[in-house]
Amino acid sequence: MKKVLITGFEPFGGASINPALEAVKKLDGIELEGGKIVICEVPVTRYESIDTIITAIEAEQPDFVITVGQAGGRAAITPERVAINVDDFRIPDNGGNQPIDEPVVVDGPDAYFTTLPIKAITRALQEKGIPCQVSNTAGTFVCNHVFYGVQHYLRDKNIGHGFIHIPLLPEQDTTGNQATMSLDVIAEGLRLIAQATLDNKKDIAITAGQIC
Ligand code: PCA
Repeated sequence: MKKVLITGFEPFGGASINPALEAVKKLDGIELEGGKIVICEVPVTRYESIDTIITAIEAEQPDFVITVGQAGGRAAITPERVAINVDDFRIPDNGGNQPIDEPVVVDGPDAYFTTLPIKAITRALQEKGIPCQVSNTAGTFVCNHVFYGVQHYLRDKNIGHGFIHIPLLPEQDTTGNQATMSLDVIAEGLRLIAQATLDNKKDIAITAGQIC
């Protein structure tokens, strides 16, 4: 039986809730076809986030790692395609750090691509009626930082990893102007992502590109 480690970030930026952590908590111990989910909570801090996930990877020895964070304003669950070697924080992290144009890893490659089957994931969720589209930017804050740092750690290991951004919860939208998704749908989407990851050793060739 395979093991999938799914991580969720704590709240940040003065918020009291992060849908990533709430959804991931609902998945703890869930059985998949041919696998099982374990979870880990991650601080939104430049200097502890990556190490927290590496510690969980070393303890759990998973076959796949799915890191999850909130993306306010997005209407769909968005598997990220690429992590870049840049920390450029628009707001301070939960430790008060606000780097400008610093590398995640000094002398690391410019970017890493996801090693999750993001096209198969996108199709699996869309087939179940859950809005999902591939994203080509994970931003330059702690989510991209973790995506890049975990890919760098796993670069010579046989463990797949990718980052998923998810929308806000309805209760986080106090203005009524933002896209949201219910916690149950987000959690089901993440469960389907874990299952699609187990089911698709190789990604499928369908387009999910964008024209600017
Ligand atoms: N989202 C932030 C960091 C933590 C989170 O859930 C981001 O997109 O960088």
